[in-house]
Amino acid sequence: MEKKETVDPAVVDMLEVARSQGISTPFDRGRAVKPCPIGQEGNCCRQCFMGPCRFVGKVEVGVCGATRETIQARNLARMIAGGAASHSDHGRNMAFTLLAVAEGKAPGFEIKDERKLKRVAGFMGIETKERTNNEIALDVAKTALGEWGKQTGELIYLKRAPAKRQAIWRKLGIAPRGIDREIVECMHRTHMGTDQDAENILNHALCTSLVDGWGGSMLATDISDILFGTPVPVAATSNFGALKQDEVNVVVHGHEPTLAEMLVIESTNPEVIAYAQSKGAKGVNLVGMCCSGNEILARRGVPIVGNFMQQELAIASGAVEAMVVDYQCIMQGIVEAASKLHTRVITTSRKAKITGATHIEFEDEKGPEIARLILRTAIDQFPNRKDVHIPDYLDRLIVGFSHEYIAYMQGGVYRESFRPFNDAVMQGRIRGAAGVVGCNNAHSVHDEAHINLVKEFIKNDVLVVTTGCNAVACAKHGLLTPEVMRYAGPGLSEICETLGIPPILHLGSCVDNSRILTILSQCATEGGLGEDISDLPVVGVAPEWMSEKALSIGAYFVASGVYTIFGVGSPVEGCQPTVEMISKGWEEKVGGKLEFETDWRKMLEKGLAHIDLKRKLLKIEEYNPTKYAKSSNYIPGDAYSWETLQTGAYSRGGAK
Ligand code: SF4
Ligand code: MSK
Repeated sequence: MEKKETVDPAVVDMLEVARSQGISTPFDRGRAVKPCPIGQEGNCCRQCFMGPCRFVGKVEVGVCGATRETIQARNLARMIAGGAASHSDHGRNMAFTLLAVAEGKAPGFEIKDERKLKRVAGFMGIETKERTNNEIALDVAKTALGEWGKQTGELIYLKRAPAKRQAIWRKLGIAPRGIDREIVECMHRTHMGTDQDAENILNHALCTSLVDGWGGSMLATDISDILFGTPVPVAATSNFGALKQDEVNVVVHGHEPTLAEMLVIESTNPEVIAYAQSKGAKGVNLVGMCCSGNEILARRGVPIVGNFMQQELAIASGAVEAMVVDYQCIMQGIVEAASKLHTRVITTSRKAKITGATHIEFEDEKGPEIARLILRTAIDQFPNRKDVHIPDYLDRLIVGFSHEYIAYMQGGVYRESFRPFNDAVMQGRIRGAAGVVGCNNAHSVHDEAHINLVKEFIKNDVLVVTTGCNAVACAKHGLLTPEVMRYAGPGLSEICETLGIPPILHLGSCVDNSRILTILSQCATEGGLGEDISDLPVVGVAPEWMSEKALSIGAYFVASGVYTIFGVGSPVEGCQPTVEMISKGWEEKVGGKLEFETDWRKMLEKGLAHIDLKRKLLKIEEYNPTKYAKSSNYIPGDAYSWETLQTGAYSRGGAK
């Protein structure tokens, strides 16, 4: 029997369309390119040219004498460093944009969220009284940039973690000094003939991941909020049906919100619309993909067409005039797909060109001008359209749940807190929480584990927060609607109804996993659920991971005290001692552990068992699913229906 490829019916339709046009997709390439079984298990070292040394058969050491544990730890640490570097370099770009705005050198950008600017200035110890926003922003940008180049001391944001957590990092010697320093040191330690103690390497891997979570990613999220606004709930749509027959479709794909935001603004510029009309289109329809998509979805309600595995499929629709990309998670295959149709792939970052694509480099200083040039380039392709296949799938959703908004929903502007959530957990109304996040992987059934896990967690009274490609999967499967409340367990639905939040909260893009760290810190310090993140009945899951960034995120959650389960397979499968070091070993050191589990049902089982264990250790009310009757008499059109929300029940102006 043919292996199921996806649980998304729109993807099934589009795969047929793509194949009929001879367009290659990761679904087909994933079948053709089988992973090397040695490398897949982490049993290959290519750190020097005496190798690659393959640990097969009786081979237990490499040419240099390095053991299996050493090479496994080095491989994992290097992947984490790659992920931490990517997120952090994104954060650095955001800091430079803030600097340009503060210096008046970035026309078209502005400080949108003054309250967040002052909050961030507060974290950094920057004076805000009687100073203009630009003066504060200048200091915030310079202080932030200093975090990359810092050589000694500690990252400023570490103090946003619970005191107990900070003490653990310091005792273990993994409190990061500077972002660039720890990443560079990770690359150095893992060079041939350097750190050859697996445990020591893995300790530094945790330190490296912390520069991502509590450094680069957290700064990226904060600065994006300052520049583009902290998300508040907004209604939007998702899936291929967001493409329009009669408009110029521009898909923005990648990670940084800077270019995406400028395209949103310029796509409504009357001159741009008039130009589109001169070419026979009604206007310009901007849509998102992956995490650039998540950024403008959460802040502007711009529709999102799909997640990681769907990039070529969007092009195959024949309705995309341009796919505009910056960096990370862009398949090189999109250029080949575009060459078969009229689509232009436009790269915009100096750091990420693709052979065969059109390169129009984005600069903060000329933002509106470059955005208009990109849009005009897309519009010029409209008359070249041929056959168009837009599958008739369009899902509604509510997104935009920043940590500030969630706190606001639990007490208003003056009493925002996580008290109601903590109380509900203590009473057993909410069993716990799960962060279900991360990528798609060509070797998994697309979206299957994502969707099943999220549904099962809420059924079991576990509140779900989601980011990245899991968030897009949830969007496409109708799980980000208020109606999903009816599938939640009785206690969870009762609390969500009372607070006015859905049981699955879209928190944004990959870098916005840092919002989850902030929420965890707030829950841990709120009282009643211990004193540290590792005391909380929570679990992190990345069911279909593929990227180095995912591993970095997983490691920083572990280092922050969270039990984290990855799907698909383990990159250290080939060495039991390493498997133990990152599970049992890390748990003894930092309270969190990293495990890999291919079956989503077992991930669920393990996640729930961990939540129940933490409840027991906290000595709080035992979770009893039958204790609370389903209070929800929910019927469509009732208090939390889509229709009510459309009229503004979610737009209470929080987090301003
Ligand atoms: Fe082989 Fe050692 Fe070189 Fe790795 S560093 S490739 S194990 S000789
Ligand atoms: S885009 S890192 S595939 S979540 Fe952030 Fe999706 Fe994973 Fe990329």
